[in-house]
Amino acid sequence: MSGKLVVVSNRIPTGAPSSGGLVVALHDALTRSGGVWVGAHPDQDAGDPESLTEIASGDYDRLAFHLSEDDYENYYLGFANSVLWPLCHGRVDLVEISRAYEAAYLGVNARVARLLAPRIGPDDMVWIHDYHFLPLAVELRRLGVTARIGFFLHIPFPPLSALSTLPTPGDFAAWLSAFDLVGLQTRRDTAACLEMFRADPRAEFMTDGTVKFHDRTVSVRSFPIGIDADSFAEAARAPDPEAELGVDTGADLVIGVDRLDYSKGLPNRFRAFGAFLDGRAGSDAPRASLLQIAPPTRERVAAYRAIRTELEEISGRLNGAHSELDWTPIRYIHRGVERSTLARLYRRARACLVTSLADGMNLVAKEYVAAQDPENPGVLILSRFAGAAEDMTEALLVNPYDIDEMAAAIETALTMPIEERRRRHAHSLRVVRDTHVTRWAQSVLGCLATCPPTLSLRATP
Ligand code: ADQ
Repeated sequence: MSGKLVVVSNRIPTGAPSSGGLVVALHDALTRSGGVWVGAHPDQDAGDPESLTEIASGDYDRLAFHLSEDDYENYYLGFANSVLWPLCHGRVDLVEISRAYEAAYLGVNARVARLLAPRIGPDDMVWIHDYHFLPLAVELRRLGVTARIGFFLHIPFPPLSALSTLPTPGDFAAWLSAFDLVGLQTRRDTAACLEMFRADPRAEFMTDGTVKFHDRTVSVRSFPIGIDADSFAEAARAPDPEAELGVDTGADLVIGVDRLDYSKGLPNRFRAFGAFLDGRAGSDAPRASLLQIAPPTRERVAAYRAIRTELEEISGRLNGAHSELDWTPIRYIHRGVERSTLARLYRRARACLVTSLADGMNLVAKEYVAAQDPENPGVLILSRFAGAAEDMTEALLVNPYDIDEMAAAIETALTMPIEERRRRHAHSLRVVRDTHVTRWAQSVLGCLATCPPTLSLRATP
């Protein structure tokens, strides 16, 4: 690559990246190319909306744009998280159509493009992350940016039927066509994206698989994201400084780790654990406890407050019914946990529950597998609706809407013979290794550098 790399993402790291993962992968790519990372300023209302603030510089620059309180309400909580997030996660019932949301979303993207365009040279490569910035390439092209621009959507691509709930459904295809490369998590997402283009009379399919849209061509491909398995495994093997991490209750540990989001299927998970406990009532099977770590997010959105209340109610009821003097079956922690602690907890857990109703990939599934002792591994119970399930076919795949099936899967996981656990784990671990996050970043950028050139490098007026 002759120019620099420009990365745009909603969050921008303020300090040094401390552990493996997406931040490190982007940090490495930026360090190699001496580029720029642009994101929203962590302090709202902290500066001039018409300029970028330098957060840190070193091998590359980190620049932040500013969101006003109104932008935060309408662009971030509004269009991004109350329209696009539910739309992409199959919850059209939660989509809140609002002209103010739409105007703020388009306005913030146009402003970020204005601030960014003068910094982008024709030989640079721009990599834009996620649903906060769908119209950004359109705006950059309008300002004459001819550099290659790639996009990666971390969340599921919405089905065609869901797109019709947008105020102007055709926008999605027009926004995406301004990128040279649209990267998605799974083959299923790629199929959904191509279906959208196929249904659009403005799009034409080329023999090389690219899509021509007006005077541009766009490549659509899947790049399943992963983790740095080795660094995670190393953290998991480290000795516990706090003896037993305070979780040795004498019961088999089942773990769940999620942001508290309605897409993660937490109420169904708790109900399934309740059904599993019911199934074991009166038997002399060993006790099992579910440790759920779920820090609240986006609490200013009503649907997020509602899920928190619902979970507290279900866990309270189940604990009331099943607890004994020396045993609480569900331990529910509302805060984040240090990465190293998390890694050791995964290793101790005999099973991990990932029960997403929709999920772009789900990195918890991959982290859990990486953290296991290959000689005596725990079992991953994985929703069919998580992107990770497309390749991790030897996990115990479940339908998160089927409570009884999930309860049976917990029983199966906790009683699975060691040979079967080893065989399933070895397969999952191969998948995790094949999708290492550094290689993932390299393959997106490699593809962006070589994907078929656009038909016209001039901006669409
Ligand atoms: P998320 O929806 O945030 O990401 P996920 O992929 O599971 O979901 O990643 C969550 C990350 O946060 C994991 O690394 C996990 O360890 C960490 N985490 C979650 N809860 C935590 C807690 N309580 N304490 C500490 N760490 C915690 C979006 C998409 C996903 C996609 C990723 C990456 O929704 O589908 O996999 O981006 O593309």
